[in-house]
Amino acid sequence: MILDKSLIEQHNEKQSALHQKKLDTLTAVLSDEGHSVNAILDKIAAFQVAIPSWALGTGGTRFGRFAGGGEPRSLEEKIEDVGLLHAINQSSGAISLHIPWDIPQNAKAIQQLAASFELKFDAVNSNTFQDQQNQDLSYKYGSLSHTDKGVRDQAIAHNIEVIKHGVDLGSKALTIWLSDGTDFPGQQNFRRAFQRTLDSFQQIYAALPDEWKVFVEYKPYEPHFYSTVVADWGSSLLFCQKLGEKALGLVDLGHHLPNTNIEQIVSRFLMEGKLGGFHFNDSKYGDDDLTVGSIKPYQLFLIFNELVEGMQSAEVNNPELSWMIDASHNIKDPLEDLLQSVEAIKMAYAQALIIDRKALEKAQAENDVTQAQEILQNAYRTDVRPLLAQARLQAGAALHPVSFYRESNIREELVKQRGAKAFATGL
Ligand code: AOS
Ligand code: ZN
Ligand code: ZN
Ligand code: ZN
Repeated sequence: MILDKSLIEQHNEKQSALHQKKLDTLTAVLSDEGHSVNAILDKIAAFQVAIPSWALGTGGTRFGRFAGGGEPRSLEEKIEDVGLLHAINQSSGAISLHIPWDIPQNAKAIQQLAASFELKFDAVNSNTFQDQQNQDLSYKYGSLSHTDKGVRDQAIAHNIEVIKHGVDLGSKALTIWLSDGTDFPGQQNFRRAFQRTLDSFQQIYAALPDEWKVFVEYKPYEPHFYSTVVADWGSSLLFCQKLGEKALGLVDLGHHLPNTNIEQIVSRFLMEGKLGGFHFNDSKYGDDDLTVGSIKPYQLFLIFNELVEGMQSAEVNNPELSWMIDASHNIKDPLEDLLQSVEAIKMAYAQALIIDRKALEKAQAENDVTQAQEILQNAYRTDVRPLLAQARLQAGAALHPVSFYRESNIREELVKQRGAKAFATGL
């Protein structure tokens, strides 16, 4: 399905008077506060968030899965869906693939299809957390950390194959989320499991092309419930430091124990120049993969506060970051959910951009705790949505993405084309 651009123009036309009113008010306030609204608009417009190929269908829990209808049935249709999102918001200009869920049969054709929607390929993801059909050895007791060298070699070979697929598509990074771990005390020797994993990582690292990076994603538990090899940011950082400069940590917001101070972790990674990117989502309890910003928007803002501060500071020297969503639901329309997630991320970014940094530094130097909070919350409580809408308007995207999506009956059209019971491939 290819979006008719004139529909966006009609939508924007209808919304424009009210939008202009809101934008004028906000512009006046921000200008008075000393901000250059045009500079902020440029930054917002340039900010692109990659869409994971596995989020385009309704996900599930281990208890059930309910088809949403019109889900993409192939890699081509997943790319089409991201193309739709990007046409609507001009902020989702990349897709992150999961191999083997999304093996491109013809990389050239896939690349051309993506390019026709102005999409790039962000990090490619390997998968050694499931056994695939025709696989020789099982990952039941681990993959890159396995006690058996044969299993480790198979998992290493898979990662190298994923890199090759990524090279063919123009991707520049490999994300490794390693589910390896144990379920019962005594099951494994922690130190040796780490060392075996390091050895496997080193072999994958050696296969990275020049301009590539490898992201080491951490997660405290699930699927394993006693220990995980790459359980936390400390383990991720340790692996990355031992591997070399191409290895960087990946922060999935859902992969922290309750109440963890994620923004401080972000700051630490940045301080070491070791932050690779994000898997954005939100959660109440664990790795819930809920819509970004649906539960803890203030935390998201505080994370962006660290990111903006870090990116602006001469004291920080961190490679460019990869922004990706990692979420999957069985209740919402996945495309609506992704539009909301991208919007929430950009909102937190815009709010972090309007923090009065000079005043904050002064308050910090003077230990003026109350004032520091006032400054942060003044930015956080500013409704920056007119800025996001204006950046979209200027880029030819829709003023109100979710309303536009609904008005245009996009899901209905997809159901017509693909069927009411079409389950996305993958997961
Ligand atoms: C799993 O919990 C991780 O978040 C990974 O990023 C994983 O590869 C992705 O969620 C797809 O299952
Ligand atoms: Zn993730
Ligand atoms: Zn998650
Ligand atoms: Zn996860």
